[in-house]
Amino acid sequence: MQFIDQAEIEVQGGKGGDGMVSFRREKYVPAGGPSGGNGGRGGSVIFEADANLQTLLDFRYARIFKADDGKRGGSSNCTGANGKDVVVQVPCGTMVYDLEQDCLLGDLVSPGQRLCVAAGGKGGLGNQHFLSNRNRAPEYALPGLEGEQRQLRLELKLLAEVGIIGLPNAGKSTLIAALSAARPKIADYPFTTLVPNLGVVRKPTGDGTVFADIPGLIEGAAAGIGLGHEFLRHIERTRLLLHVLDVTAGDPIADFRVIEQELAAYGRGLMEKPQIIALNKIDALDEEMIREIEAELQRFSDAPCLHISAATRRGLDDLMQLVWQWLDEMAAADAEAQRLLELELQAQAELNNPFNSDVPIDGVTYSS
Ligand SMILES: Nc1nc2c(ncn2[C@@H]2O[C@H](COP(=O)(O)OP(=O)(O)OP(=O)(O)O)[C@@H](O)[C@H]2O)c(=O)[nH]1
Ligand SMILES: [Mg+2]
Repeated sequence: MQFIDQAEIEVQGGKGGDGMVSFRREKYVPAGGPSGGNGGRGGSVIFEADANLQTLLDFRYARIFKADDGKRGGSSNCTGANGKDVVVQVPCGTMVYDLEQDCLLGDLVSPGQRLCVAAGGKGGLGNQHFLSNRNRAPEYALPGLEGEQRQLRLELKLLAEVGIIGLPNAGKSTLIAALSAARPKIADYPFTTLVPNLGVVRKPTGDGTVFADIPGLIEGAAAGIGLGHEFLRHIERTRLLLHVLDVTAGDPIADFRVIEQELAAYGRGLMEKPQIIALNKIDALDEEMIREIEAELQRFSDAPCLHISAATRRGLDDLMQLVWQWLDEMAAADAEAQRLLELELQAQAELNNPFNSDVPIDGVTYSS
C-alpha cells in the first residue's frame, strides 16, 4: 500500500437558497400579505476521523468536495429545504490547515471526531420578513449567501505511542515483527522500509499500544535528505522513542550520534522525548564488546541501554517491561497534572463567585 500522508484539496459549502417573493391569494381576501418563505441553509463539508483509514491516499484522486446548495423558499411562508452536508472520512491523526491563511483549523484525533471545514451559506429571507407599516407589500427578498470556500492542506501524523527509530538496517522492522502482528518486509540491505509500519503491541494486561517502525533515518534527515522530514514528522507525536542500534555495525557509537544529531536538528521536542536504547543483534557479537559499546554510549547519553536480539527474541521481555513501566509512569503523571489543573480551575471559579466575596459588588455585599 502506498503511504500518502499529505494532500491538498478544495472544499466548498453549499450556497444558501434564495428567499421567495410571493403574496397570499385567498378567496374573499382582496389583498393578501407577503408570504415568501426563507431559503434553506447550504450544506456544509464536514471531516470525520475514521479509525479504519491509514493514509490520505483517497485525496490523490478526489480533490474537490462540495456540499449541496439550499433550496429557495416557497410561497405560503414555506422555508426551502437545507442542502445536504458532505461528510468526508479522514484517518485519525489528520491535521487540517487552511492554505491561504496558513493556520491550523483542527486536528482530528479520536475516531468519530468531526470538524466543519466549510460551512454552508445562510438562506436568504423571504419577503414576509420585510412587512412593515410603511411597506405592506414588499416586492423583494434576500438572496442566499455563498458557502465558505477553502483550500486545505491535510497532513497525517501517526498516532503511535512508541516510535522505533535508528539507522537503516538496524533491525527496526525485525523488532516490530517480533513484538506485534505487523509483518513488514525485512531484508539485509538498507531502506527496506519506505513507509512507517504500525503494529499493536499487547501489554500483559491485554491492552494494546501502537508502535511505529519509522523508516531508517540517515545523516541529513532533518534537512530533508532521504525523505527525512516525512519520517521525523511522525515521531513528533510519540511519547517514547526506542532507539535501535546495530552492535555489529562498523562504528555503533557514530551511528548513535548521527540519529541524535538529526533529532536535535529537527527540534520540535524530539530530543526531549524519553528514549530507551536497544542494542540489537547481540547474538552476533561477543558480550565483552557489547559491554564496551554500552560503556562508551553511557559517557554521553543517560538513556537506559538494553541488550536485545530482535531476531532470536532475546532480551525482549526486559525491554518491554521497561517500556510499559515508563508509559504507565507517564500516564500517571498526566492524570496527576489533569487533577491539579481541575483543582486550580475550581479554586479560580470559587474566587470569582460573588457569593464567596466580602467585597461589595455594585454597592451590595453578598454573603452566603
Ligand atoms: N543477527 C541478527 N540479525 C538481525 C537481528 N535483527 C535484525 N537482523 C537482520 O538485520 C537486517 C535488517 O533488518 P531490518 O529489520 O530489515 O532492519 P530495518 O532497521 O528495518 O532496516 P530499514 O527498513 O532498511 O531501515 C536483516 O537481515 C535482519 O534479519 C538480530 O537480532 N540479530
Ligand atoms: Mg525496516
